[in-house]
Amino acid sequence: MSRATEYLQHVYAVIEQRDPNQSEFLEAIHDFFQTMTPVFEQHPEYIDANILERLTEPERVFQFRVPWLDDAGHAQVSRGFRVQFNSAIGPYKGGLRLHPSVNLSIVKFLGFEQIFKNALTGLPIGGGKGGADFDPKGKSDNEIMRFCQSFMTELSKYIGPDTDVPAGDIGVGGREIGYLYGQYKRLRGADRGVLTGKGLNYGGSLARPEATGYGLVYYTNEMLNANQLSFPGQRVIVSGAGNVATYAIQKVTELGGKVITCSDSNGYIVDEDGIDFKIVKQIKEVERGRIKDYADRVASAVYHTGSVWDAQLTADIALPCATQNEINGAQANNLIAGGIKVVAEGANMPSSPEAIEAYQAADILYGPAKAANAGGVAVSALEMSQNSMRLSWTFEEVDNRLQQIVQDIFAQSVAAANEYSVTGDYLSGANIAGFTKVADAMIAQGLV
Ligand code: NDP
Ligand code: 2IT
Repeated sequence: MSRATEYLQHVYAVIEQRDPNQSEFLEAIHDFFQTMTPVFEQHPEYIDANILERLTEPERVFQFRVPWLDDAGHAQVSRGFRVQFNSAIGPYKGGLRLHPSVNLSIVKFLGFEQIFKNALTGLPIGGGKGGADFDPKGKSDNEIMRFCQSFMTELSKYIGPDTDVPAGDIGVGGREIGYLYGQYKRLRGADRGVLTGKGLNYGGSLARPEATGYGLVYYTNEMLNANQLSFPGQRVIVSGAGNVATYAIQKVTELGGKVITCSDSNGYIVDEDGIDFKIVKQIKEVERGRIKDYADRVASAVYHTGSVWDAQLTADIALPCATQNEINGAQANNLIAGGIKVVAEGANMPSSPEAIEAYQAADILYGPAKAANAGGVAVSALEMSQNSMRLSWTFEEVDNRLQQIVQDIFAQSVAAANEYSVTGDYLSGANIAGFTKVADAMIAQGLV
């Protein structure tokens, strides 16, 4: 066994022994380590620095009680988290997730991925993530507000525009960021740079709501073009119906592709005429309804319960935009049987390890989350820049910068894959390009 392989196995065993029950975190580490052998073979100095044990241990983890009153006047208690994973290249940056499944394993997997994603953007941001096991579904605006105020009462002690800058993720959009910012301001004073994804009338950036979905489609377009393909005429399966999915659907349609599905955790819509993103946006963002409602409004649409990944559809491109491990190995094989040639991840870690193996065995063009969905956090960093300058750029200016950043991420991934003789492997390319930036910054800063 080579020294590199031995080192990777040793560090994995250390992490597994420390946190045997953190399955999502271990999965993210496993996926990442699988691509690292060539780097450690060529650069034993990273082994000498024991860089992987350092990188996989968060700099700091907060877990806290979040008490809040429901509309019936009952005291409820949620569990809040913030993981400040790595500050080698800038303040901790990453979203907050509100979903009943949130636990330390999920927040750590997301924080770990965020480190390398943020490094790939080329902007000065470190990696962090947070959230709570609060379930926003079915809650009134007042309940959401009271929860956010209580959550921020504790979180405000740990964040700041130059230390840690949260944003949205599942269950956290413009409404929640507004309540969180309002409470931060009451406790610590106005400082717009402390959160991103803010409303346009109090320091938000144009194109931030669109950025993750648009960035995903720009990234997919880069993959297509590099392989003599393009969007016009392609049939696209999208999962999810939230922030990322909605704007991915809009941009695919604009570029000439046809999105035939969207979904939520109960079921999915198939619309052979092409999903209309405006109706999805109205249902999910304005009415806060269920995706089933889409079929009541659109004659060509059919609603099915269950997972869209179990539908036997014929399509060319899959864009998972819901959640982690939404595609298992059997479902990946379904996609391949249905003619899928490209998978690009809007969600974080939507493909299980078995699904990734299936893509690789079938030579699918595979765009991993940390590269494909980096557009969101990139525009968050542009929001921070605009807040510091006290200026706002136009939609077009932000969108142009986003396109440039995404093109650059793709180019870096391709270059890293070529350098380490894994040409065409965009997963390895993204991991290696992100890793070397962070590892080199850490080593330059001494034993951190
Ligand atoms: P939203 O809360 O806006 O939407 C989430 C969507 O995914 C909803 O349709 C939701 O359905 C569905 N979903 C969530 N959990 C599950 C589940 N367990 N099973 C099936 N469907 C599920 O979140 P976002 O669109 O912001 O986030 C989607 C993904 O994109 C996440 O993985 C997130 O980490 C990632 N991401 C988000 C970024 C952002 O800027 N917002 C940036 C980069 C990545 P339901 O309503 O039924 O729960
Ligand atoms: O996963 C992600 O990159 C996000 N949820 C966005 C983070 C951010 O700080 O904009």
